[in-house]
Amino acid sequence: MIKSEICEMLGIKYPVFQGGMAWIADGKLAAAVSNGGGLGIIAAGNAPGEYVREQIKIARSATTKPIGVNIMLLSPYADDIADIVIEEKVEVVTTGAGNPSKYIKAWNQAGIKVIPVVASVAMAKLMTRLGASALIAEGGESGGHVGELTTMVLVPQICDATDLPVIAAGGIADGRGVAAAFMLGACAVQMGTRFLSAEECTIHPTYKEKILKATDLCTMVTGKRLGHPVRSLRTQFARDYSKAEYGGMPDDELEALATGALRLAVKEGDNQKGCFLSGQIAAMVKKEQPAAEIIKEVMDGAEPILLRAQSWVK
Ligand code: TUI
Repeated sequence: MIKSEICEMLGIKYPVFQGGMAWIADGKLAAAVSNGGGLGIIAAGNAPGEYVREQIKIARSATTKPIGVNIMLLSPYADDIADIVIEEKVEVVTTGAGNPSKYIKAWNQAGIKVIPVVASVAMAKLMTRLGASALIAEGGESGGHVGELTTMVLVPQICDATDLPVIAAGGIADGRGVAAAFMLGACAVQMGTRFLSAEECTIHPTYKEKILKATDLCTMVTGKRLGHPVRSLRTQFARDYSKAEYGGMPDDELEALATGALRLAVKEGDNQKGCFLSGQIAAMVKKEQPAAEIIKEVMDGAEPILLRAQSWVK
């Protein structure tokens, strides 16, 4: 059994977080992950506060274990949701795509563990100083909004920059990834793409099928020109967007092209206009299975690798 300080801090069995995937990580998926011994996280994405409150209630009705909410800081509703997580006494808040400084004090006063995603050393130092409980170091292998650095490069640098526990994310989907993350200094992992294949993940069947059929070179990054690079499956939409982006389409038209594309992928499985966010690791996601089984399989897979590590040292 692999245990680390994050298990004690949060009262969870396995050091595994489920990524806060916008439009995807709802109360049902979060509860399944928490019941499986990990930390289930509800994604606020761009949804209004009342949606998030409803998902928290759904999760609470399905689990007594701790849950988290991920606040996407580019959302127009971020301020509302920052209050709602306090009202609903959520155990953990993770943040993404920005700087959560202005909220940290209030969350800490409410007893919430604050765990921001950081994509740079400077942000890691700032979050440490402002009272975060742990940090998620998410490399650019991940799906969705991506930073510049890879997991391999980012995790050890974040570990050097803070005394807080570090959760590694980006490009992790099996025991080898977990073992590697621990070797880099992390004490937990966050997985998003691997949980897309969870039975309790209610994305459109076309989305799931695309993940299960994905191969090594199946993702690409678009959106760099507008300042928010996003990794997704190399679909018609991604190709069209990329062509428009480098073909000189005006910014407002480019924004309009992307509007609603996440929803179209998740809810409609729209092959032409949907944006199917995915990490590079999709090729290693092979079958649909319950979230609890995913967590156990991944963590059981890491054990023999970590045990064998000392055989390298003569
Ligand atoms: O946030 C994510 N992944 C996401 S968010 C998302 S929805 C979206 N909607 C519109 C535009 C872009 C995305 C889909 N996937 N991951 C966490 C993450 N956070 N990755 C990188 C960062 C990050 C980047 C900059 C965290 C902090 C940061 O600080 C910048 C600053 O303000 O100094």
